[in-house]
Amino acid sequence: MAMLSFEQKYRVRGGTLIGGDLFDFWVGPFYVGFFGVTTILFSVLGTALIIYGAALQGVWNPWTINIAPPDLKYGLGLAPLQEGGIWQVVTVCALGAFVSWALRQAEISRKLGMGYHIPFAYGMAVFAYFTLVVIRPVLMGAWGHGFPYGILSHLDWVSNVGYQYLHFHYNPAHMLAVSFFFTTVLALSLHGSLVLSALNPPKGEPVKTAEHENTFYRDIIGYSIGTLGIHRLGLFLALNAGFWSAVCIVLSGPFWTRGWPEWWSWWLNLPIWR
Ligand code: UQ1
Repeated sequence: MAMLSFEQKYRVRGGTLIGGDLFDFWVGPFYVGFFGVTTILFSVLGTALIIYGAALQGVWNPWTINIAPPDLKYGLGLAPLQEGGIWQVVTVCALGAFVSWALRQAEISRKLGMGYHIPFAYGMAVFAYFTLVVIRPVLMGAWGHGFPYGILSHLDWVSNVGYQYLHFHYNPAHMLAVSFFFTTVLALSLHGSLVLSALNPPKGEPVKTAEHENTFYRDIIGYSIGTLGIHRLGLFLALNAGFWSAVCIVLSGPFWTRGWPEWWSWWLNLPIWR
């Protein structure tokens, strides 16, 4: 991959998170770094274990590969490899790789003197995964409450856990999470289409500027959030989508064991209806 002339200026050694200059270099376009190496090690080991697990079961159809967590009887202990142990090691590898990746993002941000918004945003997705496979299983007393690693099997898990609470859409935190996901999509579609429309005028006309973008929204709804503002709004919406997703599943089981429709009886029982 070609390196642009100005990129050289930003490829400065030093300022690593762990100190020293271990792996403090670039390979082609990529920064390596200590956490680049740990990301690769965890990813390769985790992927190899999934393939090993599939091989032991003789399952090679990518849709039906399933690395399941241990039976509930193993509680929070270690399980034999073929009875959920592989899932446990894969989970450690996944978290090792995800956290390494976040630290690599933080290290690059630090080298460039940027804020830490990127590792923070990515960290919200990692937090949601951590909630599913560690926080909730620990609160419920068994690794068996984690979700299985498989394309179809994880969908079955989501469906089964949803029905366990009768109608998951009545979970108020799930309502918030879904609303944030949809609003994130709305915001990105408004933003993406606005930028493309300003940058792609009819042939022969000059490219339009942020003034045009502001004017479009002032004309149509009397308000423009601005070019910096839309990115703040987008980050806020996306972070909230991930956060409330984690909240809605950690509530289900550890803090609410009945059907979610029933949770709303507080509303039906308000004294104002009497
Ligand atoms: C907006 O106001 C704006 O500022 C000019 C953008 O920046 C390019 C946008 O992308 C969008 C979508 C808007 C409109 C958004 C709101 C919340 C009024």
